Amino acid sequence: MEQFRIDGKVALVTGASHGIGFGIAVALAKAGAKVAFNCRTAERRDAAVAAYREAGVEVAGYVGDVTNEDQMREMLADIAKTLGPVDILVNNAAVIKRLPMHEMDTADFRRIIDTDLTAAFIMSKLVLPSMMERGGGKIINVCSMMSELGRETVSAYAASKGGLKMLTRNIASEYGKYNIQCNGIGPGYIATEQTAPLREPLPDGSRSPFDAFIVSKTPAERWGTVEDLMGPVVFLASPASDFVNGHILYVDGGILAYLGHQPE
Ligand code: GCO
Ligand code: CA
Repeated sequence: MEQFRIDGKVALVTGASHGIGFGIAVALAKAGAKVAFNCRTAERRDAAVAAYREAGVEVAGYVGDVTNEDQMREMLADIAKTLGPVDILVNNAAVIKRLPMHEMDTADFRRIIDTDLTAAFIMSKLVLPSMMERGGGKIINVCSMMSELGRETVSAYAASKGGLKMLTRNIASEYGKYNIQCNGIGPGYIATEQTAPLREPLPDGSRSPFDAFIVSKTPAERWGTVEDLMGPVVFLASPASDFVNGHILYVDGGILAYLGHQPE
C-alpha cells in the first residue's frame, strides 16, 4: 500500500521528547519521513535523541518553546536548511494542570491556553505559506477526549482542546483549496507520563478508583498505548488521507461511543 508511505517527507512533531509525541515521531520515521522534534531543554532533547536511536530511528532534536513565535520561525528555518521545508506538522506539545477551576490562577489558565492552543496557531501559521507555495501539506493537531467532554479539574485543558478541534476545522476550511489537509487525532486515555498520576495504584497495590473508572468507561476495557496511535497518525500524514479534511479521528477504544457501564 504505497498510499500509506511518506518517504522523503519532512515531519515536525512538537513537544516530542516523550509520551504520545515520541510515539508519533517514531511512527512517521518508520513510515519513511525525515523527522524533527522540539522540546524545552537541551537535556531532554539529548535524552530523547538517544531514545529514538534505541527505537531504531534517527530523529533531529531542537530546543525551543512553541509559544515563542520568533524562536519557532528560526527553528523552522533551521529545519528547512537541514531536512527541508516541513510537509507534515504535528501540533503535539501540551501541558495540563489538574485543579478545581475556582482554585486555578488566571495566569495558569492563560499559560495552558498559550501552550495547548495558541502554539498550534503559531506553528500552523508559520508552515502554511510554504505548504501553499509547494502545493500541499498535512497538519495534524493532537486533540483529546476533552475536545468533546468535560470533567472535574481540567477547565483550561478542556477549553484548549475544544478550541484546537475548531482550529482544526477552520484550517481545513481555509486551506483545503491549497491541498492542505488539517485533521486532529483524539487520543482516549493513553498510558503515558501525563496520565501516570491518574493511574497511581492505592497503597495496597490495587487499582485506583480513577483507573478503574477509565477502564469501565472504555469498551476495550483497557488504557490505550502510544502504539495504538501509530497507524491512525500515519494515515493522517499520508496520501491515503488526501480527501480527509477537518476530521477528528478519535482513538479511544470506543469511549465516545459508549453510554457507560450499566449498574450490576
Ligand atoms: C484528564 C485529561 C488527560 C487525558 C487525555 C484524555 O482527564 O486529566 O483529559 O489526562 O490524557 O487528554 O484524552
Ligand atoms: Ca539557528
